[in-house]
Amino acid sequence: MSEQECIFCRVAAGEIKAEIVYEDERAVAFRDINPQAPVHVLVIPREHIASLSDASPERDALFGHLLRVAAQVAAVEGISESGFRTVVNNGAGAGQSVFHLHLHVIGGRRLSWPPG
Ligand code: DGP
Repeated sequence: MSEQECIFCRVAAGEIKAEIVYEDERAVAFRDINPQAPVHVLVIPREHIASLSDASPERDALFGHLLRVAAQVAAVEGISESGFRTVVNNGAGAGQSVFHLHLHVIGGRRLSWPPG
């Protein structure tokens, strides 16, 4: 898929409307259109990276940054103390439906384990 067709590239570019809760030069965080919990935010890199499998040493700093943004979003959303889950679905078999890397930040209710 080209970056022009990627919906999350278009969210990051402001071409598709989303409720953005945080952004900086490398990352954007916005509310999931189909929330699975009272807080459900997606953290994405601005750079088009299809999935976690595209990790590389050159991307270590970026991937670490995405995790820090996820923790920061959780803090701002008030779910750090109660607990939250950060999920990366990798591949269609694991439930990935948008092939632009995204971290789900989910919380605000009791979360069971194991996930489905
Ligand atoms: P995944 O299944 O892990 O690939 O998660 C993709 C998530 O993206 C899913 O929870 C719904 C969300 N989503 C899909 N399209 C849009 C959109 O256009 N806007 C927003 N805010 N979320 C979207």
